[in-house]
Amino acid sequence: MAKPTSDRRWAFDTLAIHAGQAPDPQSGAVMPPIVLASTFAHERLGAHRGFEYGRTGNPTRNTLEACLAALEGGSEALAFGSGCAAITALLQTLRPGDHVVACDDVYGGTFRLLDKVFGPLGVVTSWVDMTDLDNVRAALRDDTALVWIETPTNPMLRIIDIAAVAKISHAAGALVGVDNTFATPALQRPLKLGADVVAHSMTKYLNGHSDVIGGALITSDEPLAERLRFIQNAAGAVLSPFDSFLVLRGLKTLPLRMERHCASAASLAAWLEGRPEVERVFYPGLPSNPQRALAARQMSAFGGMISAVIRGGLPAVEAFLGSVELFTLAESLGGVESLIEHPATMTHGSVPRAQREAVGVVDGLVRISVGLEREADLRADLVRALEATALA
Ligand code: P1T
Repeated sequence: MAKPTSDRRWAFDTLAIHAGQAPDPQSGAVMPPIVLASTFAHERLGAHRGFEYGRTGNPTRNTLEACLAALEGGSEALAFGSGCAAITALLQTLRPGDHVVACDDVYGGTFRLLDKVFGPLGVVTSWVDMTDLDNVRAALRDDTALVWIETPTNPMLRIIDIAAVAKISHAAGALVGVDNTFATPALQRPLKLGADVVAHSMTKYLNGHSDVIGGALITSDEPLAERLRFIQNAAGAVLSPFDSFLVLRGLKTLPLRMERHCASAASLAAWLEGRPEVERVFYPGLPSNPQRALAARQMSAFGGMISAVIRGGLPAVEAFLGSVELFTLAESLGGVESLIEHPATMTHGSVPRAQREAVGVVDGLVRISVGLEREADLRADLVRALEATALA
């Protein structure tokens, strides 16, 4: 009984359900078993069935990795215990003295990792606004080993031209990594656009149910994959079998979930733009967004995240965030439930004020992860919360 695995003939939605997964040969179970064993029996010295020790390889994790590789169109994927652990593994391929060019609007934890962990180890990072390609050209140096892109960016939802940055960076001999957490492979395939490696916080849309912390790297660059596989085993920040199973389950509905996230976010963003309490809305799909054409070129839809500046500064934001009922005030994104957060004090609290304000993370900014609830209910919740800002 053959089952579709990672066959490129199948559409994305089909791969999300089947890639890497065949019925269990022992029992016929149609869903992958969760193999919790930490170690695997050798039949005799030097002979085993492909698994030795759970950090090195685990059947459930391997199944997830095969599915992730198929979805991103890469030859190899590696699953880690968090998005930060995945990015750390990639940065561990660097050497002291290596230079990184990174976009200036990134997840605060990525900034912290490069600045506070890899900086002291001798990796130097230049932070640039990559929406202007000249800034990328100017920042590249002979010792630039990695160019790091997040698009859409967190939290300003700027769009970076992956194909153009990859071309410029490759000409300078640098590797290109893209954090595809906000778009997911359902909307954007960075490897096809020329990136060398894709990173994910699987904590977000890939798992989709806010009950796993996980990360992944996907690449088709065989020497890089081999080095990353070595680091995954040597440094050991692997994803657990149970979490691997949960992400595999989440992936099956990724295409459907993304459709609804995108439709509701597009509608709410357009509506928010017309509200008097809102100074500015950031959403790549808005007709008023100057990057809409670029987003439409490299993404199949505009995503489920919205950022907005509320009029009235911090007191208005406090009233707004204190008045939502359906939206939960919490960090993270990409789950079935709607979340709202305040980047300046929460996700980007580790970025110095001047640096975050320079990219637009002002005190009035809120970031919304639009969930799968009925859109009218979300809108009603936001109306009440916006009206509460008048009293601030
Ligand atoms: O939380 P973790 O799984 O380690 O993933 C880190 C990470 C990496 N990349 C991006 C683009 C991210 O947004 C994150 C985590 N972000 C949040 C927790 C947040 O609320 O933005």
